Amino acid sequence: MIAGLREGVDAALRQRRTAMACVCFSLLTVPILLLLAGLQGWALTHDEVLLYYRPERLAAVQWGVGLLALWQGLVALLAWQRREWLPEHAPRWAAAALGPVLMGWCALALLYGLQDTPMGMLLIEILVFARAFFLLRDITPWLAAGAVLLVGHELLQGLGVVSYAPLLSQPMFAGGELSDWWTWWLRIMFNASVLPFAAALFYLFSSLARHRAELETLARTDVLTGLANRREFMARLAEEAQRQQRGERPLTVVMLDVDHFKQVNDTHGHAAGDQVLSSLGRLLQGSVRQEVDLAARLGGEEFALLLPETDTEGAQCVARKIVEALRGMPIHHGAQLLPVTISAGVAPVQGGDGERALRLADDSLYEAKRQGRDRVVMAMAPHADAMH
Ligand code: GH3
Ligand code: MG
Ligand code: MG
Repeated sequence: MIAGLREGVDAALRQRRTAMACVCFSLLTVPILLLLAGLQGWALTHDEVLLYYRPERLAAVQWGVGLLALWQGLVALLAWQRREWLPEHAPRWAAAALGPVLMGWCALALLYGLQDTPMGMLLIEILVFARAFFLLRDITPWLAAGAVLLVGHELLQGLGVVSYAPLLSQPMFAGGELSDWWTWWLRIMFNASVLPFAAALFYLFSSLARHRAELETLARTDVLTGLANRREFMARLAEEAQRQQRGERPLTVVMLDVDHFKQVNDTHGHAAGDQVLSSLGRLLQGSVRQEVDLAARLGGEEFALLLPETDTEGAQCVARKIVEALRGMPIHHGAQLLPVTISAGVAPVQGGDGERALRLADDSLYEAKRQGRDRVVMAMAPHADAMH
């Protein structure tokens, strides 16, 4: 249940689908409205509290808050029912969810007095929620309207046309001690804004961190095979090559290329080709030391291994195991069996020059192809040492 809710909120935050944004935004704002309605209802039914308000205005405001909560609830309910087929971006629904509550809360903040109540803080909180769930262009008109309302009110108040906190018979802080009512009112409204807001901010930040980690992983990963991509391989190669130079520890690279892969595609189709690549991805991942070595798809049907703390003999062993394993592992595609072989070239990194090692491994790979494929060739040997 909690995991499902988290996924829903994450999806609303990430995809900004209007339907889920309406639901989440209303679920956050309706409780605040109901709390305020509860406090106002209490005031309306208790004469000693009603003294602090202008009663006829409070009755009208109470209707307004009630209708606003009802409207938000209705928008959430209808958006939830339509979540599957509402377009991803539905500006009218966004306006329905955002407009009344943002305008309404601006008005409430002015009615209670912005300067000495938590109403302004709640307004900011509602704005932050709006920004988190909706697109900026959906919020902008309401931001502009809210700014006009607040600035206009300030001006009119400065000119003495309207009074400060016109809902109240006198401002909450009229000097001296706060009355019991306002002490409680402040305590309740303050906590109602601060606690959920703090929780939401923590949630937003950890959700952002989660998204960033996912994106970083995606940026380093090849989608088809799940191996590292070229970019990640080159970065790790540069890093490990420096370490090799500093510590003179052996570091070896292996380049691998599927034999006659074009034929697999031409004979069995591109999907079969993709299936071969992803099976090969699993084979490579399973053939190297986790956490230490790196298996990558450099592009097309070309793969590479980065093997720290491994000399050429060790790397040759790893490459040979892969070549042999693939030879004995025909890949299934539907009812078809696809016999696939691979060639590999091995080269040590020397003097911290990773790119040179990669070129040498590529030359050796070319040599393996020339010698008939399905084999491993080592660089740096006086005469390329072919192993079948
Ligand atoms: P060789 O033994 O000399 O390496 O022959 P080859 O056919 O494997 O080499 P070539 O470079 O001529 O062909 C590579 C083919 O790989 C061409 C292209 O159709 C295919 N290929 C590249 N990327 C992908 C991919 O992501 N999926 C699939 N299915 N095929 C791909
Ligand atoms: Mg090939
Ligand atoms: Mg190739």
